[in-house]
Amino acid sequence: MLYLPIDGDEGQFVYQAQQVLDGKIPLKETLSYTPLFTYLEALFVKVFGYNVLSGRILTVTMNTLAVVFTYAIAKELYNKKVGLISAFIYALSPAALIYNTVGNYREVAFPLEALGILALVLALKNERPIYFALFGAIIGFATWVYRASAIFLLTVPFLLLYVNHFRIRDSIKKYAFVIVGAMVTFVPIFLYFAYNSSLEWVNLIWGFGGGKGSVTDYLSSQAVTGSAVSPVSILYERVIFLGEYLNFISRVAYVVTFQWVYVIIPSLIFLVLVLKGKIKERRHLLLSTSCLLAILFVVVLSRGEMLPPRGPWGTTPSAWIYETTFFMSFLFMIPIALTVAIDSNETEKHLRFADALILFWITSIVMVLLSFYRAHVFYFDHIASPLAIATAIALCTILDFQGRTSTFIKKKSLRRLSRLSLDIAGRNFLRLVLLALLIISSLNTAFMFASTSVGERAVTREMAAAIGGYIQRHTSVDDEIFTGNVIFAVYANRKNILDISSPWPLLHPLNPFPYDPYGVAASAEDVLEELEKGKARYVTLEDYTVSILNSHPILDHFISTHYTVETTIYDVPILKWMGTAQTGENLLSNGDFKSESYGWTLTNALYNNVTTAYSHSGNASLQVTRENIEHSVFSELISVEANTTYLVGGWIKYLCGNSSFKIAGEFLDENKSHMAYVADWNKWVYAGFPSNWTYVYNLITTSSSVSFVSVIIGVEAETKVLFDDITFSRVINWLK
Ligand SMILES: [Ca+2]
Repeated sequence: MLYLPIDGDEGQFVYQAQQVLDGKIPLKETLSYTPLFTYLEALFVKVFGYNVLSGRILTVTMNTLAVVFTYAIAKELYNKKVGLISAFIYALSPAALIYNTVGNYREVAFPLEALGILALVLALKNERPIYFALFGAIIGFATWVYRASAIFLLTVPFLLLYVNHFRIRDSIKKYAFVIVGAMVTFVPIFLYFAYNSSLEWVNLIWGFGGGKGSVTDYLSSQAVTGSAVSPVSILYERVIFLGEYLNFISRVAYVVTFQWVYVIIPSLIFLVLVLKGKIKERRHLLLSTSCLLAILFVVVLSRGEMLPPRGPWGTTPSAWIYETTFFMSFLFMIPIALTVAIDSNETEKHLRFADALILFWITSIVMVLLSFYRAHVFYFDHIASPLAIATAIALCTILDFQGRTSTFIKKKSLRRLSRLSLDIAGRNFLRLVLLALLIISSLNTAFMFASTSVGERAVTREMAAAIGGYIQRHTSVDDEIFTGNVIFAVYANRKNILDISSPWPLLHPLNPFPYDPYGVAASAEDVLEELEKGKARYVTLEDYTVSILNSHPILDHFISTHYTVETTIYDVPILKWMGTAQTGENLLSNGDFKSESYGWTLTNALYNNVTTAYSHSGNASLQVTRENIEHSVFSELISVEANTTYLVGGWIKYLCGNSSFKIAGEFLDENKSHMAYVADWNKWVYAGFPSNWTYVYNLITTSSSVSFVSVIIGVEAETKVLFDDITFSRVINWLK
């Protein structure tokens, strides 16, 4: 917990907790769509400090409680033995270990859901109305921690109908208690936020109009459906979406099987055990065959051979020792599963209520998962508890069956394979295999975390502390920074620009919150305005910020012309605010093309020429057409000083086309040999392709061995651009 890397969203939640401590209200001035989680996190930040650990203490505490809840549920439903095994499997499972160490709202909502399920179990066992109400109350509360928890309020009527043998009146009565309980917690909280904020704003941020899983989900759905215009393109979008969806399903299957494979096999056996009572004797062959096929399917998926290569997505690659042990255990598990499936003495048509409840729990979570545009691996922790219980039941059933049939085997002589496997397995062997798998898998998880960059948990605590600490030492309390990952703002103890807690979704090309009554959903233009005031003293150029700048060329250009790289920490350039550059004399002899092409090398007259048809000043300008570096225009060599910042710029005008242009530089050493191209291709022009004369510039800082610079002018494919009044001059002062 202390040393594990930081998840991409983890900083956001700690940052929002501090905003609440500063007096901001969630669902109003804080873009938290998980308001009660934010309050809980604020409590932990208040007690344990403004850092990532406080959020983790919250989730680890909640997930430790989840172990107790899992035990209690399994014990109430089945017996103490199942309870203990379930709790054990849950506590050691890699998925639970990975995700409960992330300070994330989902890891707080899930233990609350488990507590709700416990109340439901007690309600159904004891027929006590107060427990039905308690179930509703807990879920109503959990819904404000994470809205997906509401699924249980929607699915529970089906469970009530089933366990009450479809007696409608009785089921409605019980559901009424659930709803009353839910209202007791849900309504006051809703009224509080609706009163403090506005209904529309609450609905947009928290409600299901704002995306099912998160803002990312919402953006993904917009990206899929937003751009289609013609029937053909709509069809095309749908096909892409279907492809994405299948990809998403396969990724879910992949991640699930990767980390849950030893739990899923016994869980499948559980399903078979539960369902076999409904299947007639002569269908045993079909049943056992499909069981085998399902197992093989899972094996193939878990190997990932059928699937295209994909990133770890927040999960860890498994070690060879884990896989080896796992596949060895198959040699025993498959025949045992078949044997259990074949031995069908049950004829009951109706599921036991305990089995039905586990199926209800698993199905509800699967329904939530399926409703998302993108699968978040975080949700596998939600399904950990019911899967662990299903596994424990299956194991106990297999062991009981084995004990029960030791004489049965002698009498009736089952298949040789079954007998052999049961003999080899021995009574405790299966338990030992499971224990070994759990321990290996847990150790594997821990070690892989320490050594592998895992999906979105790419920022280590050392990195956050080093970058945050550097910024803190070089700024004062009131200074702001601009970062795409606010964990650096947390560690620097500085506000992010405009107090933005979730920069990446907010500064996505599709603005998720066009309606913004409280001025908290800043746009790229708002950020630019703030940057122009010089409010952000530092910019961290880590992945999230780079992604934002790639989406917003105006921000990218502003930052590249007003900030310089002061230092690089853990490969992250730390940019310092410099202000607006003031320059000395123009070092180019013929920047305005007054003396035609003097001082320039026009590499191909067909594409580059000095024209008198247009000009920004004087009577001529440079016209550059087409593409390729060979066709670029080079200036004379300019003698420069090392480690010095120069400004290269000029006026441009697009005549046709919409490809990029450049006014860049080539670094050369003292022997006039090429070193590097700098300020190459100006991305920001994609925002405009101005047909009026427009001034553009870039800053170039020479390294220690640079002696000469050549200014390069060029355009990309099928584009014609005019250039005039080109300058290359030393920056002599910064105007802040
Ligand atoms: Ca001119």
